[in-house]
Amino acid sequence: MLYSMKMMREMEHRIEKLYRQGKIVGGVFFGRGQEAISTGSAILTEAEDAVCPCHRDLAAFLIRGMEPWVIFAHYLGRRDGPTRGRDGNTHMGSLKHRIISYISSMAAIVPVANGVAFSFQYRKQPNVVLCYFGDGATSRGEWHEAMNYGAVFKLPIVYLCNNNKYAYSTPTQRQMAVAHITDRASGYGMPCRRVDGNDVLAVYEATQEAILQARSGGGPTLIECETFRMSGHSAHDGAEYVPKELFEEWAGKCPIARFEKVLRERGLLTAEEIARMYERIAEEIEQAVQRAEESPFPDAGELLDGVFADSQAKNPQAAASPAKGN
Ligand SMILES: Cc1ncc(C[n+]2csc(CCOP(=O)(O)OP(=O)(O)O)c2C)c(N)n1
Repeated sequence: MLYSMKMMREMEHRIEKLYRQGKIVGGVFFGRGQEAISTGSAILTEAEDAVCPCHRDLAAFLIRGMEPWVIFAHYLGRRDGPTRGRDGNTHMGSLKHRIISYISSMAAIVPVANGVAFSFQYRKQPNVVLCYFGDGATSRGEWHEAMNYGAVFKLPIVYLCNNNKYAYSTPTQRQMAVAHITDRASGYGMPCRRVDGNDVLAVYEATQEAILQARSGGGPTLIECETFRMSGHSAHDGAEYVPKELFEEWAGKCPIARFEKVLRERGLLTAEEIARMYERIAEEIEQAVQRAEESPFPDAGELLDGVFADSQAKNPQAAASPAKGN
């Protein structure tokens, strides 16, 4: 889990650098300070489960097996990325890894995630879906419809909300009159848990229980992970609207530093072992960026392949070689 959180943190730093160098033309979003949420939950999935990560859940992609160089290729708009160069930010998925790409970052994926969970239920497969979203998403209509549907039909799904206190520039108290996301979801009749989202073990334990319940036919759980967005909404946003004291307060709750301490205190890893792991991560990232930059840009002529259903029919070559793993 430490490896996953640190890999996510450092990959996002590297993505930000590429963005500032003008090599990434789309928008880039970071889950800085929120690494424990996708790590502590996705790590519990079985091969046939599915995840629906959102724009601050990079660790879920990594844990499901998407390789760092493929992720860099995606951001750089290269042919070897999961959208083969069609999207320059986080809208990426891979059916091979059972990662469902999100549509809008604002709850549109939640009914889709329900659909995936329903297919497991309908086919009597013992699998679960982990569905991720932010606090702002819970103010959207489709989120409420999806919560109701999931609870009524006892879908095998775990809803993971990262309550990072802001939806773009809107603080939580300006978008809801209740104190917690759990107050919203409990109205639909499902168990709700509120956990310290910067404590990877707390996220792990809550998700473990929720997955057990979902797998055994007990229906969904909503887990509200209390955290803080340690960056702007995206790389272009300086977050001037966030009081500095909040950043200072939450910097002291960094999930990576906290888990390092736990591992050291329990005698599971020494400071030297952690340092070596971090060196390895830095090397892996540089190799991944290099490999991604060696991947070609797609030809303009193939840009519509796989985008519209009939584009394949009109282009026999595309029909013969369907989209790979997307
Ligand atoms: C329908 C729609 N409205 C607005 C946006 C622009 N937008 C993208 S993310 C976002 C805020 C999301 O807030 P939250 O759900 O709290 O997630 P966070 O970014 O804080 O993780 C907004 C307004 C969008 N993508 N789609």
